[in-house]
Amino acid sequence: AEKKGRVEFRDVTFKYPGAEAPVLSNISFTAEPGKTLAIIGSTGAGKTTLVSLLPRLYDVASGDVLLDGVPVTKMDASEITSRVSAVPQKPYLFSGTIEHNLRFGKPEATDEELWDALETAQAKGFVEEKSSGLNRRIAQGGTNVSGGQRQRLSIARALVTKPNVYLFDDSFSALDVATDARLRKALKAKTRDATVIIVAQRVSTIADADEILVLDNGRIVDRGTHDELLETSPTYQEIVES
Ligand code: DCP
Ligand code: MG
Repeated sequence: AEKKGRVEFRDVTFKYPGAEAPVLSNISFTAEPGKTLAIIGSTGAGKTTLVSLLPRLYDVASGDVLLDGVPVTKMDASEITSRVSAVPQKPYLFSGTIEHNLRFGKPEATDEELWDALETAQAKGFVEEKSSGLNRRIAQGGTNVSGGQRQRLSIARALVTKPNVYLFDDSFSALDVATDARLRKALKAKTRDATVIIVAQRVSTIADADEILVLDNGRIVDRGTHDELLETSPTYQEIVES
């Protein structure tokens, strides 16, 4: 069967409500199942805005966002949430146990699925280190765990739902380089059939992506693989050197 989760942006322009100028202009790209698409660019470039258009946190001003050829504006919210898992830049954990937090998108998940997701997200050791395990209490907003732990639990939560499309918005930035690399390797093995879209700050996080979009001031200024961009993109070179 055809793999699901093809994401296509067609000439997308977006303005925040009440704003004069668009924050995204003429964005076109395709992200395919089994592939990783990365988005990099300076702060304020529009990366978070771009990835928020697929789960319809906002709707485009013009152009189309399509999932397997269907505009997301024509899809049920529940269909989008069952097929797209987004790990937000500031992941939110709610008051309750780790288990509650992990089952959020898939209440029927088995314990085995939860542990499997934790292992991939490099969070298994952290959950095992207390005897309460999955029943450990998380404070509202996840204030009793570190930023990196919040990110990893939030990644595990996304994995539990087994979506067609993963959106990781700067999800690896609070991790040390070695954990980042281990996590992405495990992730790659677990998300082989899915479409993975990664927003990143660090070039090392995305150097192995199938395609990288360089976003600047709401526009895709360059695109290609890491090696291609090193040759062709001054903006990318600047990020590499920063
Ligand atoms: N913006 C806005 N209203 C919002 C969110 C953002 O007007 N609710 C503006 C601020 C920026 C632009 O949109 O000028 C793009 O913001 P993004 O959050 O999309 O930018 P990035 O995700 O690229 O920035 P960062 O790397 O800091 O996360
Ligand atoms: Mg952002």
